[in-house]
Amino acid sequence: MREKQLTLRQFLLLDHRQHALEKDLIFLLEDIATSCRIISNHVRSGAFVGNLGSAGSTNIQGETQKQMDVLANEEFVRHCSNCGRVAALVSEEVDEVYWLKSNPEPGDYLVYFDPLDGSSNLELNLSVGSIFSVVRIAHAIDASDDRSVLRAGHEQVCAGYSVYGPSTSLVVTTGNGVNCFTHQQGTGEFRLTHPDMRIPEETSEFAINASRYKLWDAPIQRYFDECIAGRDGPREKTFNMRWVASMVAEVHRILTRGGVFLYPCDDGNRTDGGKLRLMYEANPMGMIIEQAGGAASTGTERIMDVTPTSHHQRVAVILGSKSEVALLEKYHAEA
Ligand code: AHM
Ligand code: MG
Repeated sequence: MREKQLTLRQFLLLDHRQHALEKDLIFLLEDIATSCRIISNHVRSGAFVGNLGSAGSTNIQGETQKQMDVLANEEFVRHCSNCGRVAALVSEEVDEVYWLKSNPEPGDYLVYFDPLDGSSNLELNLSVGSIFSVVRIAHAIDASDDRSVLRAGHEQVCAGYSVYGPSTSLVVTTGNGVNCFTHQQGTGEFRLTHPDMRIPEETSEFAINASRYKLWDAPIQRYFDECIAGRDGPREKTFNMRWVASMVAEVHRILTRGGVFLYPCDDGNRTDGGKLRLMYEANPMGMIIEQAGGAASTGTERIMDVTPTSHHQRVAVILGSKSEVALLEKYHAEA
């Protein structure tokens, strides 16, 4: 077992030899891993420093920023700027696109990130994390126009997230499956502990914020009602429900033991198009889930095929075990 626990660098160099992973993408991923390692350390020492609370500011989404949101954003910006090939950064915490190059060239990268997902859980000492996505541009783009970063999810060359839980995990896909690295205290390295993660096609576990039941559209209510009807209902089995209110933790659970996660567009968020953000939450998680054999949909469309119209755009999200996502798409089609 131990000899298979490659370090992140060893693994990425293997990916370079086997799948021609670009060296610059390896450097970028190592910089992102460094950001995650440092953010994990900030989160773990937050109670001593006293910076787990509000920063007294709001982000572009109108949400109150935590001091840790601001710190995590600074780490991502600082480290992603190292790699000379990054043309622009798009962060949940920053209104405008952060252009690093004035004349982006073919082969440059666009990096999208939610530096601290689930930050409402910080004071509770529950799992939070970071989500990221990388697009490689095939043609020169105009850095004076923020619309240049509006890329569909199927253009991603890499996506990942880190969970700051009992241990710090880094889950990465470069388009050749999904691999999970665990941060090793002492050496400070990320080591491959969960190679080739696969999502079971069938499941009997779902995750949704059920307090919003009255706000949901009919297909979501129908799915939920059938799940909780148990053995006597149309699904003829008992379902379990989980809700951490931290997408990184929900996706990690689904990658580990299957399940389906839903954050639909409902009467409470319809004017925004949903709650979760397309470019730095739904798209990267969509790529990871698909690479692990699952599916990711809005209910009517594959998430990675949604055409973005704004870089902070929100979207309905249904992802996880293939058969459940297919059933939810069927219910949407029938509505
Ligand atoms: P955030 O990026 O501001 O932390 O918001 C996203 C989070 C997700 O991690 C989670 O799935 C969802 O918001 C929880 O929403 P709710 O508060 O409705 O349970
Ligand atoms: Mg988030």
